[in-house]
Amino acid sequence: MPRPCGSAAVKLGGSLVTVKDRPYTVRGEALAGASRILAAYWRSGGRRLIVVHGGGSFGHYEVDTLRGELGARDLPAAAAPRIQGAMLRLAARVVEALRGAGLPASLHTTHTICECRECRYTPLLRDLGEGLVPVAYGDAVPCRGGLVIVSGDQLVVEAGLEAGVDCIVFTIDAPGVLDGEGRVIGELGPGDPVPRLGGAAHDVTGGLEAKVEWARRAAAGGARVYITGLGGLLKVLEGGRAGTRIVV
Ligand code: IP8
Repeated sequence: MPRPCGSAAVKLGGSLVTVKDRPYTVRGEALAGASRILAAYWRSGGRRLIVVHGGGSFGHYEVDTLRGELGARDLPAAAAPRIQGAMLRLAARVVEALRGAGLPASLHTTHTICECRECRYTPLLRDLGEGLVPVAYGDAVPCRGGLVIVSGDQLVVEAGLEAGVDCIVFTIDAPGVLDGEGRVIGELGPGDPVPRLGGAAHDVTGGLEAKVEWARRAAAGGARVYITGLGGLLKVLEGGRAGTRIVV
């Protein structure tokens, strides 16, 4: 018998909510669709929900552009505001879409809750306790003269585990993790190799391999974990199977 997720932390992948190879372009329909699904889930009986989104053609593109302009892979702290600005623009669109679907989305700017890669989730947990839907996103965080890019994957896992959610779901622009023949891998166990992808444009936080690594930590922390497309999101939140389940 499927057991619905009583609470969930959901990552909206940058590749899902933006056109990854077109700078600063939101995929409006996908974002609205995701927001409707999350609202339907949240309304269906006192669910607790955390939403995190990725950088897509806002954050990743801005990091890439800055690296090109400055001729360096490691960026100085002075470059952070431009990346933060790009992410804030996207976050505003995401929060607007979530609110448009009826969710009380409260935005948390990641660079203010993190010290280098150490993030503090108490403000999100406070809002969760108030019946709100806290939203955070991958961001640039100044760190000892330089900056680090904290991924939304890290945030959704750490915030989700700290909140003790039942399910942590990563949505991506594919129905799940695909094998070499383009078929969805139903379950990825601890020793299973992660297929290498042809390299999504402008991904500065490690792509699929890093995502699976974070997903494994989430599963090890006791959450039910899926990587799925938009089509499978409601199904997994309702306790069904779709996409790729990550098990440990
Ligand atoms: O897309 C990265 O977040 P992600 C955010 O979740 C930036 O890895 C600023 C590139």
